Amino acid sequence: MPVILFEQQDAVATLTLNRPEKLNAFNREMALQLRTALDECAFSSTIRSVLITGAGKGFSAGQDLAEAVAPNGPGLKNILSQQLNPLVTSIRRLQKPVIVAVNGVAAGAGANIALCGDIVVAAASASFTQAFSKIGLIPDSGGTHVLPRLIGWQKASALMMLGESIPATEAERIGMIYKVYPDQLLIGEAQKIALSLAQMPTRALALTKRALNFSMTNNLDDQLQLEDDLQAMAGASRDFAEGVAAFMEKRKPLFTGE
Ligand code: LHQ
Repeated sequence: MPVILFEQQDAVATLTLNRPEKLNAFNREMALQLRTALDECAFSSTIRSVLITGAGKGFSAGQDLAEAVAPNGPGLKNILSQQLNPLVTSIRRLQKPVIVAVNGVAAGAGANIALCGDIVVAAASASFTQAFSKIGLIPDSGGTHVLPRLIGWQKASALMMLGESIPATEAERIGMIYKVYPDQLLIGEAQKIALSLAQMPTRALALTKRALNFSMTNNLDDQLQLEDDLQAMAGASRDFAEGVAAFMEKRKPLFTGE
């Protein structure tokens, strides 16, 4: 079985992490296959949104620790530079919305890769753990960048140092994720979100994502300038013309992502 399942339905691609017996821990093969799948989503003209989830009872238990310490394994530095970091940049740079449906435990790099999604939803039984401190590592996969911005410095610092597991409901309450659904509804609700995004003006959504990426580091003046530039691009899109025309004509718009 492939370690990443790739399915396309309508304009939505679903990528499923598929090492359920290891709680979808990332080994080299799974990281490289996920990156290839994300590249395929980027280049496809028929895919307009991407859903990432996990097979079995977990979302991902982070880096495969057996591989991390294997004498002939890739080694810690290569794991980050070749396997995990490129996933973070692929998700954040993908010019299409990425929805992450966290179906169970998300630990270590598994949690931080999930949190790179544009919209992160979770099953009520899911949990999030910055597991790194428990094994003498620092949080990686963008966690030290993203988590304090999501939930504030103090809570991020405590979660990273204590390595405590928090339930999905608490993650939603503190703004780490968007929404929690009952377990049996998660995938259906995530698919609805992905489908509705795929039918929206996806060019503008991609530009929104770009603006949000820069908002992490820009000052207000630079961000206002960026909004000017990106809005000019959105304003030149076919979808903007269609959106306004449909509004004027009191009909439903038909967006194509152009
Ligand atoms: C695993 C893993 C796992 C391998 C469960 N690896 N097999 C970056 C750079 C370089 C090096 C290292 O890491 C990183 C980034 C990171 O992600 S560091 C953080 C790595 N992750 C962890 O430390 C979490 C380790 N896992 C756990 O603490 C538990 O498995 C959790 C709390 C996630 C779930 O516990 P349970 O529900 O009780 O499941 P389990 O422990 O029984 O796991 C099921 C199986 O999955 C089991 O295999 P086995 O053959 O014994 O049935 C585990 O060994 C395997 N597994 N996580 N990360």
